[in-house]
Amino acid sequence: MPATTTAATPQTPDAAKAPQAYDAIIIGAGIAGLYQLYRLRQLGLSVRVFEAGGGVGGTWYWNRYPGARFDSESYTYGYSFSEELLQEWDWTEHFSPQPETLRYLNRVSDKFDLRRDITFNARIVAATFDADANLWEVETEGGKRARARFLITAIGLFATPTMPRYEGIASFGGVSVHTGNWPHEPVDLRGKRVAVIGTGATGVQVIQEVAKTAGHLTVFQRTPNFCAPLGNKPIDADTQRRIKATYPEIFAACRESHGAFLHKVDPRKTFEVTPEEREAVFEKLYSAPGFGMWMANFKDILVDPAANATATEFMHRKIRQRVRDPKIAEKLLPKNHGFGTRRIPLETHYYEVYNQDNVQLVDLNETPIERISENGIVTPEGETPFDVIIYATGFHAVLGGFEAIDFRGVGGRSLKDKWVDGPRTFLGMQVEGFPNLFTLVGPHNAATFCNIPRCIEQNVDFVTGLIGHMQARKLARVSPLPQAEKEWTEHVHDMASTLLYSTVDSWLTGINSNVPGKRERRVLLYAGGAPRYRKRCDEVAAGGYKEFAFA
Ligand code: NA7
Repeated sequence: MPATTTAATPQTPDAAKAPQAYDAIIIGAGIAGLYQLYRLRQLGLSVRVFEAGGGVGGTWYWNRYPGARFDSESYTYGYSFSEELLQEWDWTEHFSPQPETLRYLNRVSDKFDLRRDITFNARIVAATFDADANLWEVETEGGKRARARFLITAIGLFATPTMPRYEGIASFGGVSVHTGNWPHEPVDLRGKRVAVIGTGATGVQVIQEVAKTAGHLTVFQRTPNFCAPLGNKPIDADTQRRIKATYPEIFAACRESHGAFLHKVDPRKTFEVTPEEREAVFEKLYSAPGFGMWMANFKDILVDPAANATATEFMHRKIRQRVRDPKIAEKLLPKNHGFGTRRIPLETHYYEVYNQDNVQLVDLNETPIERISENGIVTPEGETPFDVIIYATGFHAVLGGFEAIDFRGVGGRSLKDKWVDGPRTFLGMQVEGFPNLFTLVGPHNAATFCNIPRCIEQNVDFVTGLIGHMQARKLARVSPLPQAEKEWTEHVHDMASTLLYSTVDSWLTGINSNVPGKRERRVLLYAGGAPRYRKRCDEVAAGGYKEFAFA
């Protein structure tokens, strides 16, 4: 089927230099970009995906550090759009390790022949809207340009790893690596003196793996987090059959839950039950697999400080029970935030790592890093030599990927300027003044706080529906009405203010000490839940997209 929105194909003798034209350009070939490509092809559009990496997978392409794996149940994480794919693919573990996930995304790309529309090793650095032609022009780092009617960002939440700003990082003579940019060749850790800086969800995963083989591991911790057991195990043949037979029920259950997981919040309030009952609930959640302790807890745990304190106290007790040395246990207790107000890392034997003779914990609040030297790390206690330094220091989350691209909308206005006081969007998917730009998993979108592929499919289906609506009516331009953007932004702020996480520093609130100026909390995520978000998007579509201006 021919595209109705085809941008002009360059015809001049200069054609070799003129930008290539497409109906749609997608930035990123991760979970969102791949599915968006698949769906836009169904509309008959010519599509080009530009991907900074050398292969598909996005977050799962870059984060190939030892121990990287899902915290989502594998069978809730795969795409749901193809029954054939669901039945063909065997997840081998309840929480899939990164190599398997990357294999899966490669299989999807092969099965649906997606690679032929993807340009790899092409990092987009600029995107400019031509308001006369209603076209976006993008430019890669290498200066290659392309134009399209629609521009769709599928850059995920974690496109920009951030390094600490310690003096001397480049002078280190050993191996220095960020988890979010892990080399393709194996990094030899066996018997080595290894430092890990950072104890977020990534640090917790990598520390457990490194501790198995390193000669000596030193963990540099600035803020301890509340870590809960993952409960991973292989998927046996019976379970595999049951999963494949019940995918519709699995996805239906995800659709009903706040975070699009199988975990459903307990409808009771914390103090409606006796202390004994509460303890039993906590114990059950703690020993169950996955995010239950965080997401299936009493409904006021993440809202009411007194309720939250009960879970905090329970988690502190667990840490004290699992770590033999009380002094080390004390350092591992999060004290500056309550349970669940930051992202909960999931683990298998994280706390027991600190019972090993070859592992040392350095509390950066007592013993700060002064600089990195050629040999290792210098603190007030002197220089500690290392062979490998692993930076598990996180990302300029949510906004970093957007700030790395110079988006220019109508009148040359930059997106960075528009969002200088925080994001303003409609549904976290479109921005007034930036027509025809769609932000999958963008700020203020429920996908930012979600079992991500579940929300990605919803995002992509919405965008595809809107583009299909325009195709059918030969419309060339769409942008949200200012009022719609204002109301959505206010709603997102209202939702965030109901949850305790919004009062705590973390990437969820836009805090990253490694990015200059990121010291003020921002509302980045949509905390109203996936069902409420989906309902709003469905209403907008069913109502004929009245919240948008078309041309
Ligand atoms: P996070 O959750 O942002 O964690 C980064 C960690 O690195 C965290 O412990 C930070 O301490 C620490 N950090 C960051 N910068 C420094 C410096 N300069 N010095 C010492 N320590 C530092 O990132 P992750 O990669 O673990 O997880 C990101 C998401 O990926 C995760 O939530 C999942 O959804 C998947 P801080 O807490 O800032 O004191």
